[in-house]
Amino acid sequence: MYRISPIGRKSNFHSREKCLIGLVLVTLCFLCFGGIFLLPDNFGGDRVLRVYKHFQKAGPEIFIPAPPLAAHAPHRSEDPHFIGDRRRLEQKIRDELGDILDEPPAAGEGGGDSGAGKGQAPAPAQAPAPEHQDEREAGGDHQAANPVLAAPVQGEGGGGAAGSQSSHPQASSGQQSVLPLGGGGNDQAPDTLDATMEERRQKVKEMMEHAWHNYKLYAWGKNELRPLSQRAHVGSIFGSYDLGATIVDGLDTLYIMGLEKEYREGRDWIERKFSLDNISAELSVFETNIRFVGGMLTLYAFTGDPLYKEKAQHIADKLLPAFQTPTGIPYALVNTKTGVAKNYGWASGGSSILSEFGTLHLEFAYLSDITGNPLYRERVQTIRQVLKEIEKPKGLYPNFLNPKTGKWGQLHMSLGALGDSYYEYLLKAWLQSGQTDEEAREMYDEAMLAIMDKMVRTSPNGLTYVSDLKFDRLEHKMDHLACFSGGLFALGAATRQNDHTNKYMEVGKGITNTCHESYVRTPTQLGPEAFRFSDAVEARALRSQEKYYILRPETFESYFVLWRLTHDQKYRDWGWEAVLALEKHCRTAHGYCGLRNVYQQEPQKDDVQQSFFLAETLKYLYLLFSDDSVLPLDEWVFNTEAHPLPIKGANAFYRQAPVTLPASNAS
Ligand code: DMJ
Repeated sequence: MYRISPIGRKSNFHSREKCLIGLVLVTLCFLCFGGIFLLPDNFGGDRVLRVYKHFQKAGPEIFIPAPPLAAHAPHRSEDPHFIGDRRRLEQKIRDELGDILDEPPAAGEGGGDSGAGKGQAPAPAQAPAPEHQDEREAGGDHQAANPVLAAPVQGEGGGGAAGSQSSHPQASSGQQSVLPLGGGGNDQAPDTLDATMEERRQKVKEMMEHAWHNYKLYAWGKNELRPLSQRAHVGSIFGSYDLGATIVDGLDTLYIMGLEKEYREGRDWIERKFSLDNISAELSVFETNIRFVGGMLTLYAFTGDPLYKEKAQHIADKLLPAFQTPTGIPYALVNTKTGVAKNYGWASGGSSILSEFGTLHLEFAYLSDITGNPLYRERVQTIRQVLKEIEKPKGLYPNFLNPKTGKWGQLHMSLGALGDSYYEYLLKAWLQSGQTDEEAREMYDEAMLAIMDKMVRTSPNGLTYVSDLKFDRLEHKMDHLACFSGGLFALGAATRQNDHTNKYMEVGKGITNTCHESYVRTPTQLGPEAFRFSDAVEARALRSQEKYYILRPETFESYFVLWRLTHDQKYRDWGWEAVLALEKHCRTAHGYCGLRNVYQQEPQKDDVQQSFFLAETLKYLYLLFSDDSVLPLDEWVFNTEAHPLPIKGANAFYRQAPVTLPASNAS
């Protein structure tokens, strides 16, 4: 018998069937929604709360709609490979910079820096003290491990942290405490007594204080500061995890500048708070290595404080799962909790990136030497062997290598993004080894010879630049990132005499000059992210997405290296021009920001104080105005994040472990 349903249709179900259907529906609902609350540990009971907190931390950044990128119509005749590659590069930049390219200017921008006159320190902002303050005062039991801090060169009284215990070799002999910078004073540069240089150095030091104090006030323990909105930058490459990227990256700069109080704040934070245990972060192996491992290693070399060695090893150990590939070429990303590693989806056919897996050697080799554990060196030596043995098209290294097959991806070569620091680490591995790692020097010489031949070009008006090369076609464009190569060519030439020495030195000077030109051809006197060469333009950005400046250091790095090698005053003058430009356009009341378009008279600021501004930009500028005896280049070699590492056999602060474990016992 049929019943009539309320909507006038016949019901086909008996009540038993209805019960059954009801039961099925209830079960389905239970399965759908119950999972949120009941799934086991890795989806733990506090998941909802954690997701909520995550959103809360990210705050408005998640909800502010991103404006579209400035429209750019690709050139009609553009090679489709170029378009694909540009997309990948844009993605890499986006990964590196997070949301800063898209985010609209924070409310109040423009007024943000009104308190800071040109080159003038603004009044200190009032804000709550950082959370660790009380703990720090209660602590202080690590005195014996604390380094001696001192004003590094003349003009600051040479005193430093009077009475501090030192763990470095000089102090153990009862000498007056000095920072372990080696060298003998004014041996090479008679102008170092120049009061102007001293003023310049002090100015850069004041910039560092400004950057640090505002980070401390508004983003302490977070990764980076947003100076305009006075909050943490959670869209950085290290995300919203409280890893203190600015602390770890900036601490050796504070140390070099003799900023003792600030240095101690940072050291205390690292001791009390820094750990990768119990967090499930997906970290970039490269970035974590150059900033965190590199930073800790330098601090260990400077101070001998075992805290830094332990932390360096702790971080490197978290990266090791990324090396579990058929070739030993590591993946780009690793999850610190699960150890699951992977590559970026955008990188050519699942490839790893040359500038990333090729920029681990200095840190891992040094870590082995100070811990006595050969494992780290073995890992990077494996990478070296793969790169040594693989066939190189025309002697060049493409930017992409598949870690599973050991085959190259797309044949794109660059001394800028995706390639850059691999070449740097070949030369520097040789330098770091006390010039005994001949294999590295040979690989460097061969690579640079091919680059000279295939990629270095001179513009009609005589500017030297390094093009990118894509499937045999030159793209006459240079990234700001490639501006480090002025210093690299020059350093290579200065450390070995051969048939190419003079030519390489000229190219090094030429590239540095070109990068300077890219700066002075803008109204802000700060250089764009990339610049091009054509019949119409030289050393100028053409596309809207190439016109930003994010406080990058590479041009100043080359000024510093060229100054040390030539003592040509122009490099110091160029550095000072940059200081004035940074003060005029990038300084705000609460820290330093990048610019969205260096070609505008009054450019918008991007509201991000990059950790590398403290690690690299300010360090290189400070050293540019310092005496040669501060971190002499024959005793220290800078990692790609400007963290100086000691040179074996030439530097008393190498701190080699007394015993190296046999490989089989070490892992
Ligand atoms: C830094 O993190 C390092 O210098 C890296 O090698 C390239 N890019 C940034 C700074 O621009």
